[in-house]
Amino acid sequence: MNFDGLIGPTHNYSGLSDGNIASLKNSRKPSNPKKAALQGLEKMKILFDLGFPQGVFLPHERPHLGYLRSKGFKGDDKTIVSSAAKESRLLLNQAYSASSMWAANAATFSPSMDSNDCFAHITPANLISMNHRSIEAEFTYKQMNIIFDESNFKVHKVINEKEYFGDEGAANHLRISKTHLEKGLQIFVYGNEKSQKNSNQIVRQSKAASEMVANLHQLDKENFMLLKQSMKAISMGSFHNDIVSLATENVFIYHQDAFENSHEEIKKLKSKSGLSNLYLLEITNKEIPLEILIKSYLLNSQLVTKKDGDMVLIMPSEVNDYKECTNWLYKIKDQTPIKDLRYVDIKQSMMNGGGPACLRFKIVVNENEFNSINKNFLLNKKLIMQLENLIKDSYRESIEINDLEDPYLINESFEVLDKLTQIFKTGSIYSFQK
Ligand code: SUG
Repeated sequence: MNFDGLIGPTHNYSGLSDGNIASLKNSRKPSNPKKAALQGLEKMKILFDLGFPQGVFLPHERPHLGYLRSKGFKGDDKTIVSSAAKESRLLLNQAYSASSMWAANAATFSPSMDSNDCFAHITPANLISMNHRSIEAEFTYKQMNIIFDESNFKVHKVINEKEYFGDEGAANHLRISKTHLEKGLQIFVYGNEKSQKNSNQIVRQSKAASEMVANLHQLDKENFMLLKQSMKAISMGSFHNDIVSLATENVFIYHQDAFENSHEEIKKLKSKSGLSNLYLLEITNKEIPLEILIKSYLLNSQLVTKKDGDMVLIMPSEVNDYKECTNWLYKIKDQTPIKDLRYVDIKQSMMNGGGPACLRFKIVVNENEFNSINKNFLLNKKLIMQLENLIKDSYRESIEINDLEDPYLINESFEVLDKLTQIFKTGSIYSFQK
């Protein structure tokens, strides 16, 4: 099942992510938080209507006044925001980012059947390579503990070593297995090693963090492997690996230029997986040039198995603009269990570099584990209606970058969050509620 990050009321385009083409290209354009949140909800509904349980993560508290206070701003809420607006727009923009919507970066998840202690493991990501994202870690840890019961889930502290330990969560983690609930092979994709620290390129996931997460999650050496993302893919805009590869159960799709030393590594992966029925689909440059794959976000899609065994691929509607992609889809429909192709309009998130797969945190749980998940965070018809009404009534239709100075936006955002805590029955969880 998946948990999607509910898109928060301060969604905006501040151009905060170097190396993320869409974020830089759309910097300072007006955003539409209402549309964004409804688009995100619509995507959750597709999975819900297909019969999958669907979870929701609450948006984080923004503006993050604690962050601004830690940078030296003092006074009441409005004074803090107005002085940040005067003295450091960058800090204000970071404090207002709704980036927690991209739940694939919230944490890394390992299912209980892969772990030596038979617990499901969750390690929230430290996201240290981007300031506006690093401030997500604390609330992610808190929220994970509210949702996932300690009887079945171990929620670890974020990796807090700083240098060389950047961790971006499930966006750089894949798992292949015969079926979801059978023991699988976990693949940790990293971008940098110590020696690359001084390169100009922003490389977000470190090998050291991937190794540490695998260790914390009690995985045997035979059940995980480390794979290096290619510098070519990163420098062309694949700032996370989930833009150039994708896996669900026995299907693994990747671009020929996704990994360093691809040929040998994929051979290793195949033999380590032990799967005779593995669909290993390599996209060649001839079929889809890397640049087009990255622009289209074709592989930043959700691949899910329906009850009848067929798979559904839920893609961003942008994929339709590229003939190379639609030709390739036509071909795989013939050769793989992927039979149902769907497109979803999540343009508001896409304009910040977040596709369908970025917006969700995928977990694999057995029935007993599922039953111990906090039910208030699971989508049902009533919750869909409540969320739709709240978004329609209280979210703005436009936020321009200068609107982040607007003192009214602070309370507007906090009021939405306060209502959400009532809907999700969490009690006071945000600091403005204390
Ligand atoms: O971290 N964009 C996010 C997009 C995350 C996509 N996630 C995955 N690939 N799984 C990021 O770069 C842009 C914010 C701004 O510019 O306002 C941003 O943070």
